Amino acid sequence: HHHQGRSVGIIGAPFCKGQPRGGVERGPDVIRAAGLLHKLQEQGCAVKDYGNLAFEEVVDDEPVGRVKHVRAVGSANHRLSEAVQAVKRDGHTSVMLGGDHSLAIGSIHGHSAAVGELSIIWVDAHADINTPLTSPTGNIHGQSMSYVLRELQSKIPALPNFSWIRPCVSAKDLVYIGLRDVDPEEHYILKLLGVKVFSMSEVDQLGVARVMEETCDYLFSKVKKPIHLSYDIDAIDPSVTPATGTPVVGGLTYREGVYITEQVCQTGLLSAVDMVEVNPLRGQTEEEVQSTVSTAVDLLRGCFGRLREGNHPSDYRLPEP
Ligand code: HAR
Ligand code: MN
Ligand code: MN
Ligand code: MN
Repeated sequence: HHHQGRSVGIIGAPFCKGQPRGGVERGPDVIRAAGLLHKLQEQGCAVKDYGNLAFEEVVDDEPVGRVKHVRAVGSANHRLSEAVQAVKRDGHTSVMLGGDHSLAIGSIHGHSAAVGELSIIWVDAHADINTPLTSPTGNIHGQSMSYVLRELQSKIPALPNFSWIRPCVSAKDLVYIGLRDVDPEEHYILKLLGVKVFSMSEVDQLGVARVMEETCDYLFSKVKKPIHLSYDIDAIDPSVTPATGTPVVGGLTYREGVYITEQVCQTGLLSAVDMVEVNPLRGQTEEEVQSTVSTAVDLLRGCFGRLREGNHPSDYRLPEP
């Protein structure tokens, strides 16, 4: 089983208006500065960097009900959706570097518009499945899944700059891993829709290996759909990845986090990845920022064939004396 010839298309999405804290828009640049492109090339990937998206300035973006920055989030995600579609049509696995997790709306929409039905693996401390009407904060990064799930559409009010969104994911094609901070309304939705959830409690009970086995058994029991991996860096324990907007104690270890990416890679079905919520301004020290960013890079390397046992090119030959 080789890991050569993966082709990766990187999109930077420097956007922060799905949540209230500045700095997360710097995610794409700090992740690149940590050597992501070079490290992926080193492990045999063909990498094309599509650069950072330029998002339009939205004025008079007053809250709609409780929901904040609706127009800016809608417009940015529309752009992102088009960009992900272009990357998929060019034949790459799409890597979206956020930015906050509201960007999953455009990333999933664009991915699905290009390739059809998807399996979603959402790795996060949070479920991000509040509707605009259940959100306790009004922050759209805590609502992303509600806009793309078919089963919730009758509960979603019309919002400015959101009319382009077509719900494109079925609840049965969604698996959560790492949850430990779920609002009561979100918990109700997860139970109502029968969504498959491996909270930190199941990670403790089963171990990450069985969680990934059961995730794959569940998603691939019938047809094998392309995988969209939406990885929120706050899924990992804040002792490892503190530079993020809403850290929650009791998270995945570095090893569990990387193991998830190795197993997703091994399915051969990974088609798009989001790496979101890296916020260099939320680290207390340079070390905290470095640990967070280098973990994000290592998770992405795991997505594209890096094995901790080591790797070698399939055409490698020992030098003859
Ligand atoms: N559930 C809360 C809300 O809806 C908090 C969401 C928080 N943040 C994230 N999402 N980083 O993964 O606002
Ligand atoms: Mn392979
Ligand atoms: Mn999230
Ligand atoms: Mn989160």
